[in-house]
Amino acid sequence: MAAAGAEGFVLESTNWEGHPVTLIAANSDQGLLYGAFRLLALMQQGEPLSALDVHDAPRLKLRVLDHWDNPDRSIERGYAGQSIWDFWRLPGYVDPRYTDYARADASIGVNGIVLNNVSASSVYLTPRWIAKLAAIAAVMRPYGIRVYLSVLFNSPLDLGETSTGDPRDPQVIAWWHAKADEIYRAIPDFGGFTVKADSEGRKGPSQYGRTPADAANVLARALAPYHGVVLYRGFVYNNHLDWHDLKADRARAGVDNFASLDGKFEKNVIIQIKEGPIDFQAREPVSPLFAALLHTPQAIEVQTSQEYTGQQRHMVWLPSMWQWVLDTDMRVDGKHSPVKEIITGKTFNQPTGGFVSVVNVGMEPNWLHHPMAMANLYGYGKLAWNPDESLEKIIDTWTRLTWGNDPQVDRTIDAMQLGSWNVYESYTGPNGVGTLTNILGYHFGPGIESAERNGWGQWFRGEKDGIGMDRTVATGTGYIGQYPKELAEKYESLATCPDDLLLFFHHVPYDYKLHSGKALVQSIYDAHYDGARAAADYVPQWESLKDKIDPERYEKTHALFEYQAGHAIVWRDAINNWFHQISGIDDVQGRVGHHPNRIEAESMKTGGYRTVDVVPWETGSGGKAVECHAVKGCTLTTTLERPAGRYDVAVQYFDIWHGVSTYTLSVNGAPIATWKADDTLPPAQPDSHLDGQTSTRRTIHHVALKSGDVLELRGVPDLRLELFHGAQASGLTGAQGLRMEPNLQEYAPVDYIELGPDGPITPQ
Ligand code: GCW
Repeated sequence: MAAAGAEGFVLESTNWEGHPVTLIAANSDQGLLYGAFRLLALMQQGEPLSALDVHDAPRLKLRVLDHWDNPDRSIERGYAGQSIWDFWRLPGYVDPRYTDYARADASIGVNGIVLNNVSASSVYLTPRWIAKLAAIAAVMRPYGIRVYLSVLFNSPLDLGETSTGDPRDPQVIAWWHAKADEIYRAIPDFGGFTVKADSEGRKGPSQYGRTPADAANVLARALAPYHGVVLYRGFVYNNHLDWHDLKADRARAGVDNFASLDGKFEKNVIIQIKEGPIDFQAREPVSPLFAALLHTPQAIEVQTSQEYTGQQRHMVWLPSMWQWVLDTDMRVDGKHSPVKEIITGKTFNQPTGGFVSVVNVGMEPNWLHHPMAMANLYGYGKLAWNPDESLEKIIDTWTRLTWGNDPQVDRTIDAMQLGSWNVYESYTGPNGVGTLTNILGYHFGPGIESAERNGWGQWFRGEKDGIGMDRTVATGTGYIGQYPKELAEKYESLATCPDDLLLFFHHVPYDYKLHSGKALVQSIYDAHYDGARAAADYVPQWESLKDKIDPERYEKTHALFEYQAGHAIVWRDAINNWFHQISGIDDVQGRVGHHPNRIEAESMKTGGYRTVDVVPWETGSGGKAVECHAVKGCTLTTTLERPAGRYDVAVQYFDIWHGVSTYTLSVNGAPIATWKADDTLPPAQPDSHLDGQTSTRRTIHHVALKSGDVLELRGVPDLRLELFHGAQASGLTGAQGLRMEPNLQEYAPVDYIELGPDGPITPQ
């Protein structure tokens, strides 16, 4: 049993007094619990109990979920409703969902939960709130889960209990010691603190001329008597970089800020490092900081919450990406040193290490909104338990446990999930360019140049002459030099730099020939067409399972796949149009900029619609759309000149998240579809832009059409009236009335109609 350690277990089929029995053995309650969950999972997959012989133990000590939840129950980058932690009713009312959540997390091996946002409020450290935390901890404890807290670096000052936040000040030191004592009196197995400081405008030790080591160590010393840890985030960077400085580079920040502190941290400080040097993009190289801390325990941070990867409205199975990161061999001192062994502590002989995921589950019944997104949480747990577990096995087990053991169901879902990261990458930002989302908005749809010419440093430097960040040592920012020699040489040379990271490391012309043999820009066009096609194919693949899935989950997933198929086209066109314009290079297949089946709304005959610009231009077809400001609605009509046949009619419109416009599509006066633009996800934003985040497609399949038919789209806007009070709006003191609030309107906007998009047209 020694191999099982503190958390492992053994499952065995054996005999007791002549009767077959199943044995679960472990050195701890927690091990027994994990063994019981494994047994249940095996039974659910139909494994016979007669030949069990499972010996298993987790490879990582800390398997921790981060919640970016705020005290008001909002969640930063959460896409499945409000926070499950109802702090206002705690500790008196303890929601039974906490138990469900603890059980679900324990079943995948999670042993820690950071309850609140890394952008933390100091309120959690007040006595009233510590009692609330203790109530949650009491629910988690039987499941082997410790609670942790994110803390504001200068909490004592913020709470008005010290006159400074300087970590070396005796008052501050004493305050943290007393606070740790107080927390452990309420929560004896409290896990520790997570710290985000000197990052994205948050205060940090630098304002007192102190280092992250000073800040981390004061907390660590206070927690040490209780065996608590400090997870200090390596995500420290300046978000006011100078775009004009060609040497400025956000990617450098991790190593620049932390490498010189290696060895200066207390033993119970763990540096928590995001997988890539920028920020959870669809693909980034592995952070070089993993190879720069030889004397400090490390934890990797990944993001289950799909901030930059489709926000749980696109299916993207992220364990494929995480395992690619974990398997990356950093070649420290020319020796085998994959990330997965660095974070277990093996490579540099560290006593501990961790695997953290930002999870951001919400109040929605399935926790993460997209039924397929739960595979990310499951896969996280499995990789944190054993980074070498095969992806095929992980996804197949998840599929069986979630959707049943029908072989066709399992094959279909497994294949869709396994390919989904590459599909998403290919219709968003391939070749290491970054995700190309609107980084100044909510990181969802395309918004290409939002990343450029500002202080955030998510630049890709798309210029007339070429594209990509020159991060070479020879001519660029020198970032590549932060990697150990072998990796640095591989990335520095164009001859050996992999195509899928090219633009992260090099600035190259648009017609640069990739290792694949294609010109860069052509490869981008092709990837976007292939990726959007593959996303569209999820719909028929899913439909093939219709009779085998319960109607509720079938419909929900189907609607999401339809949505993804449409939004992948928004991405495809935005990125291809942008590359086409900046490079001036045509698509050899003639697709980009030519849409023979598309009828632009602004070119249709209209009753009441007005033409408006779409900003940024690449997110609207032809850069334009139409809006209706008439209460009764407006129409767009066109007389078709097409051969008779059955067409898929796609309406591309914009669904602003606070309004509910209504659309009706008719053929020769007979309505064939009516729907409401009632999207409210992700959390509605006070933003009424027609852009890549709101552009939405509705497809009406197999519509019989012939030449001379009149197609009409009628849009009825949602004109919100607001009650106003007072002089300001009316000029009359004490007046009341109704007015239109411009930011709340949804003007039934339309971009275009497409007949038979991308698919064959069936002749009649
Ligand atoms: O990716 C960025 C997110 C922020 C987040 C930050 C971080 C909590 O856009 O919302 O803040 O990372 O990881 O600290």
